[in-house]
Amino acid sequence: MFEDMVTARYYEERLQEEYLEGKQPAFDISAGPIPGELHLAAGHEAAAAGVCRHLHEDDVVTAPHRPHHVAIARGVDLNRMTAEIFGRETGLSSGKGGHMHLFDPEVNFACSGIIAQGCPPAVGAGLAAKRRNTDSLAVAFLGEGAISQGPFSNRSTSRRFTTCRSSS
Ligand SMILES: Cc1ncc(C[n+]2csc(CCOP(=O)(O)OP(=O)(O)O)c2C)c(N)n1
Repeated sequence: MFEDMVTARYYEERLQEEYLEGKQPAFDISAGPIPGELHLAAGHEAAAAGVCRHLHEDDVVTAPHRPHHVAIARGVDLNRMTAEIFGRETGLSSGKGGHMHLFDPEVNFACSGIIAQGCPPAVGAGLAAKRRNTDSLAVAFLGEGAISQGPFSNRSTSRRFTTCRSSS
């Protein structure tokens, strides 16, 4: 778990260097090797490492717009994730999703920049496991901002949720 936490912290610190340097001299969001925004998660690593360590291969994990620490704890391939963040063709989604839209079916991981958007697929995965009579489970990592959103607070969704807060 500690290794995952340290990996996530160093990984993000390194990303931040590339990101900010590329957008100088005057901050330009479109400049540099990492297009668009970059949401980091320093301080949140333990929640991801602690939860993901207890999951099984078949379980499903969704993450919010700060996804890297969760992706690392879940075992997403670092090279393909990095290529995705840098918008390269060798990325998880051929560089078209960027850092907030990482999908890795190899480890049942997805994330979204839309707040609370991890809830419906996690509920769907949970329901599928139930219908298939397996003991798989799904975890949606969220920030508290998600709690006011329909996909979280919708009655049929929230009834099925035990939340795990990884974000600020
Ligand atoms: C549905 C939706 N509304 C608004 C936004 C814009 N937005 C991006 S991050 C953010 C704040 C999210 O807060 P929280 O979920 O607590 O996560 P934190 O950024 O604090 O870690 C908002 C409102 C969005 N991405 N999606």
